[in-house]
Amino acid sequence: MQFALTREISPAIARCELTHLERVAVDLHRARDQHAAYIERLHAHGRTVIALPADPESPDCVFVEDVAVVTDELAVITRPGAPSRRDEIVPVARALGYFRPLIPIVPPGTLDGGDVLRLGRTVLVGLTPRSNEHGIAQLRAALEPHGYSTHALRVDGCLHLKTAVTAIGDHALLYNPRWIDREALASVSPALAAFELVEVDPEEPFAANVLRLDDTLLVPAAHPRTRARLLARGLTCETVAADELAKAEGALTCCSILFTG
Ligand code: CIR
Repeated sequence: MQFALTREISPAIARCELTHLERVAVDLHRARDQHAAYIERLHAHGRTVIALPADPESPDCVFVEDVAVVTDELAVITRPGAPSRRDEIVPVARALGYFRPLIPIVPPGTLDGGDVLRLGRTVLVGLTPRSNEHGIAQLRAALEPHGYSTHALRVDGCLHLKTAVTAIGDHALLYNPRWIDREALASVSPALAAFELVEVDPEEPFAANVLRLDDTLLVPAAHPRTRARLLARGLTCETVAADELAKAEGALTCCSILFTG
């Protein structure tokens, strides 16, 4: 069975962490409608959705991706780089504990799941203000016995690695060259050097975060030019409105943890 773990939007989202954006009001009602439509897409693609309730004390709790990294073998429970987000791990760990052995990231490590991009057995991790060398080393140690190789990559100008790059196929990535270096990506491994690298439209810097659901890419409605690039490559795209949570620096991958059970 294919699962998607999600969490409702906190009524305190107005106090969310912000790093690269100016604070503007989030319309909670509209954000919840958009989030419901996103969850509807997960259902439509055959995911059994485990929806956790929001925490009024955790403004960013909807962004579940950041608190766990789930592989077929285990779940790494992160230690989010933003101290305000550390309580978010508790209910997510409890839910994932039914499906996987849990391995926690411990101090002085920090890790946000938004920095972790899994491409088969190759794992890319953004070295960012949220994810440090200790956290990355702990993730590497957890995954290595299961045959994964973990590579740190510098990201500049955006919040997380997956703000800058996500997978659009088994051997293709969508990325923003201003936030992650093409040569750095290609030099991770010979396999990665052979990947097709598709750039976002320069007018849509936030367009690199798309959610891959089997052969379909879920893309934000706000990025039509990048969507046109994907369609021109013969890729199947479905559009969702995600502009309210984008004000909280959240994108599409952030709102779910996908795993098989
Ligand atoms: C934060 O700054 O932590 C939240 N406001 C946004 C987190 C978005 N998560 C993600 O990109 N994985």
